[in-house]
Amino acid sequence: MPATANVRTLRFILLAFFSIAVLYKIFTSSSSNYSPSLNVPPAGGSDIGKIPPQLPKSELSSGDTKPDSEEDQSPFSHGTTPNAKNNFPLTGTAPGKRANATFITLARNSDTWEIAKSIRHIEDRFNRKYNYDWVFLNDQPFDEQFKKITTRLVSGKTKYGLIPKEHWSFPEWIDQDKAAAVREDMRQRKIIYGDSVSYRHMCRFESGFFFEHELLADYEFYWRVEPSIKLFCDVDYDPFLYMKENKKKYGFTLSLYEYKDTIPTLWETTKKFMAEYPHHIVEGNSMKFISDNDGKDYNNCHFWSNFEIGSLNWLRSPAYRDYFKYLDRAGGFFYERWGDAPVHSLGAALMLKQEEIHFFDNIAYWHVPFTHCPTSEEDREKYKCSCNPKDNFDWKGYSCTSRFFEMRGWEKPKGWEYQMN
Ligand SMILES: Nc1nc2c(ncn2[C@@H]2O[C@H](COP(=O)(O)OP(=O)(O)OP(=O)(O)O)[C@@H](O)[C@H]2O)c(=O)[nH]1
Ligand SMILES: *[C@@H]1O[C@H](CO)[C@@H](O)[C@H](O)[C@H]1NC(C)=O
Ligand SMILES: [Mg+2]
Repeated sequence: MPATANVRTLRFILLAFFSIAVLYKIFTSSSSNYSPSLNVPPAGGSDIGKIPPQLPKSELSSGDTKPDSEEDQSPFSHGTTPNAKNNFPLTGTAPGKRANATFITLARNSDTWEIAKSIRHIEDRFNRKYNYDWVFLNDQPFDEQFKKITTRLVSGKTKYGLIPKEHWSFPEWIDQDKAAAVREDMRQRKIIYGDSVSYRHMCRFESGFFFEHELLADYEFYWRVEPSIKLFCDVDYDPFLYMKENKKKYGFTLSLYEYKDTIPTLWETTKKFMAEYPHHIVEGNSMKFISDNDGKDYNNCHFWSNFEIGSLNWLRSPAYRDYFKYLDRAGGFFYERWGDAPVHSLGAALMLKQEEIHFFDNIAYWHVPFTHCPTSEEDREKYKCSCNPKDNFDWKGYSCTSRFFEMRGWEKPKGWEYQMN
């Protein structure tokens, strides 16, 4: 009958409506109040709630603990592997004492974004745990943007200095016409930076003046950083303290042969200096590294100075100062194109003992176009390196590092043959 059918339909609709209401009630209340059995993420919607912000160390390192529901939801349990054995050391601030040291960068305002990249590398791999200061020097005043961006990125104090005019100009004894003729000649011979005046001021400043700047008077050690460099491994110890505690005065990562046309008379001038100042030349020096015939000729080997960790007090010593003054008088920064790398290197090789020069093998470093990547697989694992070992320059033909090893009587690290070319 139509009447009975209508009643049945109405009853069905009411029942269905009631059931939906009850189900709705159960769901909405369970997700906000008693979720454990249902495993519904907490309100807020984001996935962040599923990932424990810090997995306790004990859980990371004990491979055989049964995963509880929390680990079940961590991203590690779904097809990726937890790095269970290693704890990641570069978190928080390293305890213990610090050395009397700073980073040092010479830069122009136009270098802002390239030095920003370098700072991130240094901070991420080392300094965020050690918070060393950073001194920036420039022959022009730094602008607000340079200061803002670099201060933002450095975890230590930042200091900005203007280079005094005498440290960035021609000394009065330089013959301007002669210097200009040299630049024109080098331009025609296409010698890199051969016609540049500012590059020469830069090389002279880095050779003899940066360590005299008043902002560096407060420090004993420096780490030089240029724009656009990269670090590829964690530096999970303090290289400054290492220098101090092991009585090191100069540290390098890369060495190579200098372009002879930029330094035709540097060695002759250095030999005259040695004859006039024999007391500055130390016993147990590194003559073997820079000469193959006991000092007659320079083999052009030098440490690449865009990376340096060194002692400011050594550079400020009478020996090194006398050496720089002698070279500066000779005029080769302007009559040739002497670089600060061979100047520092000859100084270090002759005025330091072999043991005072340190090869920072575990600091993996890149400045266009060369890479230093540790040869040792153990080190590359230990320091979480991202460099391709085949790119390591140390054992290739144009590197001087094997000469350094030979001089010290060291065996080359396992696997070096695979990186020769
Ligand atoms: N303030 C200032 N800094 C300079 C000047 N020229 C170079 N520099 C800095 O001096 C350092 C060396 O200069 P670079 O241009 O990197 O020279 P380079 O490393 O021989 O050559 P690149 O392969 O171009 O890097 C860098 O830290 C530069 O930022 C300059 O005219 N003024
Ligand atoms: C750091 O070294 C400089 C240079 O040797 C020195 O003048 C200064 O007193 C030292 N500072 C500290 C805190 O030792
Ligand atoms: Mg550079």
